[in-house]
Amino acid sequence: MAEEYNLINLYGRRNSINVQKVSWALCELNLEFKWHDEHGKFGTVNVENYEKLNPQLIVPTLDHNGHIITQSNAIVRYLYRKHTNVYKISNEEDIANAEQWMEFQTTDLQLNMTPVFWGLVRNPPEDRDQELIDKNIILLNKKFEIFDKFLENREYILNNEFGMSDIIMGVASYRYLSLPIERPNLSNLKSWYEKISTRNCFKKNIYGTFG
Ligand SMILES: N[C@@H](CCC(=O)N[C@@H](CS)C(=O)NCC(=O)O)C(=O)O
Repeated sequence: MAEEYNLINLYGRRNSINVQKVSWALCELNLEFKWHDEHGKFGTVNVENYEKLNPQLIVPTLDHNGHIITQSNAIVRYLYRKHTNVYKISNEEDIANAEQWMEFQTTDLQLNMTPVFWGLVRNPPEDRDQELIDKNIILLNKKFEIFDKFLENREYILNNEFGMSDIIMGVASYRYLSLPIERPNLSNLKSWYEKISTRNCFKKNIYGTFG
């Protein structure tokens, strides 16, 4: 049995928000894995024949005993379905609400996060489109206010226990809270974030990767 689980390969650099979801999940689930191109640079994946694993040439990719999975949220769901009982013990409605936040991150939030993060952090200042950045900061703040409201009277997103949806919204919140922008007062987000960011797997995989 042990042998079945010891062939996990993760491809992608540690400062990619999508790779972070997977490295954090693997850590929480106590799964050992081999990390390829952990310290790689954006825009390249320094792995021979990587296009065979991921024809889009994007990260992350997970190889579990030769089974290849791409798309960060699908990988995290796979790991939680295989290695926890969360899908068995939760009712469908609660799981749907947890997955709702995972979709929210990857579609709605990223839409506004990308121009702000690239505009303020990754692109050189001379390429800055301040109007585009400002417009997206407003939308990003509004979306985090919606999440903040959801967190009212909740310890975590699903079943009052830390889990996969906290990881997905956690990596997004780390990036959002690290941005040099003005934010509204988000007290529920703040107390939830204090809990998730003191976890060892956050400190090991997420903390210090902004940039
Ligand atoms: N929908 C994909 C998006 C993956 C994605 O866009 N990854 C970025 C990094 S966060 C990427 O690979 N960009 C090209 C690169 O870094 O080489 C997922 O969730 O896995």
